[in-house]
Amino acid sequence: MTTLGDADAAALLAAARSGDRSALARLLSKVERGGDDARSVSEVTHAIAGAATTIGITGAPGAGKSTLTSALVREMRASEASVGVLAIDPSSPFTGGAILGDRVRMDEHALDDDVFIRSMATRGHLGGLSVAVPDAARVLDAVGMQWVVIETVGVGQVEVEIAGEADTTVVVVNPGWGDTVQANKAGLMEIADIFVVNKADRAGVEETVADIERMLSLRTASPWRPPVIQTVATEGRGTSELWSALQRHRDWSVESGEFERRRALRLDQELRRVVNSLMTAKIEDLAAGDAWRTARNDVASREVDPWTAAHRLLG
Ligand SMILES: Nc1nc2c(ncn2[C@@H]2O[C@H](COP(=O)(O)OP(=O)(O)O)[C@@H](O)[C@H]2O)c(=O)[nH]1
Ligand SMILES: [Mg+2]
Repeated sequence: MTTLGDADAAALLAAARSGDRSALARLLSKVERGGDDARSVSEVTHAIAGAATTIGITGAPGAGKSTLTSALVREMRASEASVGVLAIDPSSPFTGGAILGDRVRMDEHALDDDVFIRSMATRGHLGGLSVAVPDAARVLDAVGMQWVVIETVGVGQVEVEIAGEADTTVVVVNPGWGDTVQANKAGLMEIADIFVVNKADRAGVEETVADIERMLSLRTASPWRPPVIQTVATEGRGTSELWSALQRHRDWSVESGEFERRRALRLDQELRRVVNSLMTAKIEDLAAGDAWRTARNDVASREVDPWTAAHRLLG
């Protein structure tokens, strides 16, 4: 693996900021590779990022998140907002065609400099997903996207954490009791700033909305009451309400200080994750060395206890 270094990240960023989409794609590839490549990107993007609003869209596989994201992008573009999308759902990766649905054609989208969509398949290496996503979002922010949408599956702790780190979190459920119960179990009810009941063309919408409202009324009083929005993503129904709610939440959180509070927390958590991944790499290095072998033998022969050996190794 070659490392292109800092100068290249800076050159790529400059090109991406002036509209070079392949430079943007290459920056995101560097982020996905992790290690020194990701670092070189972070070094040039962090200082100039921060203007974009990040939206996390989460929910069970098949809830309609990609379809909804696609419809939302259309709303955003109609009001001339620029948007970058990161799809972290490996079960339904965005392809050029899928994101835009039937109404906007693929070639139209390819010419739109103010939309950029990227699937990320970063599963598989330790901490990969959680470390790469904030870096990738920062790239889209640094190239001037006003909104960054992160689609993630709402199963598993990592995904819930990532969604909880967005400036605004949208939880997508479908009509039917089961879905709300599942979402509740997965811890999604607590992290929602906005609820979407998608597939509102199906039976049981009113009951599902009522279920959510009931759960919300049991919450301890919060100054922001999450709206519950019904959508039919496949037809673009309800998506302008979602777009308005997103802007309302952003305005409210900036005004109330919640925006800054979450961001500070998010950067603290990101710092912890990066330190954690560097420490893990360091342990692997250490475990390959002579000192480790000696320590392991000393522990095996019971001459040294594991705590003393560990302290000596970290010396
Ligand atoms: N009936 C109906 N189907 C929908 C709606 N939104 C999405 N779908 C369908 O649900 C399926 C899963 O959608 P997708 O966006 O891939 O879900 P994701 O896994 O949450 O990203 C696809 O077949 C969509 O066409 C909707 O509002 N109504
Ligand atoms: Mg999807």
